[in-house]
Amino acid sequence: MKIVGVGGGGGNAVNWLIRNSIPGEVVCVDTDAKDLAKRLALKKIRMTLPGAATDGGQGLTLWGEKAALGSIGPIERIFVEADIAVLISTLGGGTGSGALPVIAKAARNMGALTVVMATTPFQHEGSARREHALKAMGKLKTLVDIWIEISNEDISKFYAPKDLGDLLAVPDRAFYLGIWVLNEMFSERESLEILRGSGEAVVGWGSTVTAALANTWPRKDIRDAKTLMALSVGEKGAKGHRNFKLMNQHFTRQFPQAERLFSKRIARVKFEEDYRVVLLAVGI
Ligand SMILES: Nc1nc2c(ncn2[C@@H]2O[C@H](COP(=O)(O)OP(=O)(O)OP(=O)(O)O)[C@@H](O)[C@H]2O)c(=O)[nH]1
Ligand SMILES: [Mg+2]
Repeated sequence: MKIVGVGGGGGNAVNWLIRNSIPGEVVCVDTDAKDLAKRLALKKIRMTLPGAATDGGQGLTLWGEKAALGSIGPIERIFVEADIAVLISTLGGGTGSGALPVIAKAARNMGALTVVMATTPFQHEGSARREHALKAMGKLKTLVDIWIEISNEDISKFYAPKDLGDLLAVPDRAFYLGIWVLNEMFSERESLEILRGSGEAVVGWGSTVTAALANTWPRKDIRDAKTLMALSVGEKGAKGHRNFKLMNQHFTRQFPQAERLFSKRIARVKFEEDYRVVLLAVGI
């Protein structure tokens, strides 16, 4: 699995994943050398902008797109022999919104199951950023196998964060847990094929199945989800086994239309928190 952080916010999200021991190999891609210097990833690709006087895409998506096309060789090489490509970006700026569709196309062309995890901007950031983000998202939906789109605006609507850090932690956790589920469920490349072209996905987590279903990001109706992947986290022994069985019963009952339910019991996810159930619903 290759995890690629694109642009400033994408790089920040990826730093958080690395600090919490994400499985998979992480690469950071940006036009901004100063931001890239802050990245914890071992591999970094600086996309250069011919003719640009300053660092970064400066909010211009065309620059982001051109910069990615100018570095397409190194970008494609990221995905050599990758079974899953998880591309992470906070859309709205020039680099992420411009480069992500180019990088997604490269990942698809190299044969990886391509998953995009992205945020869209707050309303108060203005309509230009919003439009960049939505335009990029529109392109991405035609290019990738699976996408998770979390609106920063919705986080403030549905959840009462303590502060900005707490708010931004929501996508970090959602992306982390989504990656964790994919990593736990799929150990062979062939089994991944069923997820091709699945479409939109959400991640949910909580101390019970009900809590996880009420805490999905994005907040979307998932009754029609084609594929459900669920982890039962925690206790070893009989209690853990009973929880696992209950979780499966719950999902089977609540999602009778789902084509597939994959579930697994795991001891723990690396960072400590109060949750027992992690859910990835795909093809909603
Ligand atoms: N969740 C989260 N969102 C962020 C973060 N930083 C920025 N954003 C959001 O992402 C949008 C794009 O910002 P950046 O990621 O810095 O932009 P960029 O892709 O580097 O593009 P340019 O700097 O314009 O080349 C912003 O408008 C914010 O909505 C972050 O650390 N976490
Ligand atoms: Mg930037």
